[in-house]
Amino acid sequence: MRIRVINPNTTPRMTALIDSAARAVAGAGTAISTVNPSFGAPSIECHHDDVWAAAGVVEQVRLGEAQGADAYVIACFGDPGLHAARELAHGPVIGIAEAAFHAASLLATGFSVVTTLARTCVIAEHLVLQYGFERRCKGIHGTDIAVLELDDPASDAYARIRDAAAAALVADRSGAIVLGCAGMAELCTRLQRELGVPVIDGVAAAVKLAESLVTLGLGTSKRGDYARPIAKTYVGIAAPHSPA
Ligand code: 5HY
Repeated sequence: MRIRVINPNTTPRMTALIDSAARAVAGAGTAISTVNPSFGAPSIECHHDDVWAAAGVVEQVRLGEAQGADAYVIACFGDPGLHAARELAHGPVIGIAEAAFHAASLLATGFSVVTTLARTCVIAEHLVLQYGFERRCKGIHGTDIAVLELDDPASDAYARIRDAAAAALVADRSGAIVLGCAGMAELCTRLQRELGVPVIDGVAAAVKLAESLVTLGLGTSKRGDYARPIAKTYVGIAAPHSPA
């Protein structure tokens, strides 16, 4: 099967990081192609970034459908463009936030989210409510580490995320940690070892979920709101994205 992993920001080193996290868990028969949009923001850290990220996701799903992708992973914790992507795709489309929430809820009665900038916490809160995890998500905690600082040794990101996670487990009385950014994927194993609780990286969880659904012969419903977009002619910079 072919899984198209989309990094909705335009930073190549993050696309590479996400690619290695996806390949690390992909099954033998799974071909991973990790891409980022041809336009948009270098990091997604606010609602304005999110809007362009959503358009970039739609661009890449459209290309994926033309190239025969069997499933998609949206590798940004805001799950930007998820519903529009599901309208376009025949196969499953999995957002890393939704995947991580499901995985955490199978492993603990309550989980805490540890994310980047405090201002992005509201985006995670909106997803918790939208997906119906308000009774399982016990808290969402920002670390005020910018997305593109995560792999900068000078940011001391690992220690700050570890300490925020340890404090969240106590404050929220939760039993698992959800990492609130695709850029935290490579910290997951070490954090889990140090914290002694399940730590969920959404990129890995989403790849395994996508594989499972394709293996079960399941794809996105084309009945109701996930039916293909209504054909019409867009204008201006959106014109190339007009649904046929
Ligand atoms: C992400 N931003 O996973 C989100 C994280 C965040 O560019 N990739 C990004 O801070 O919402």
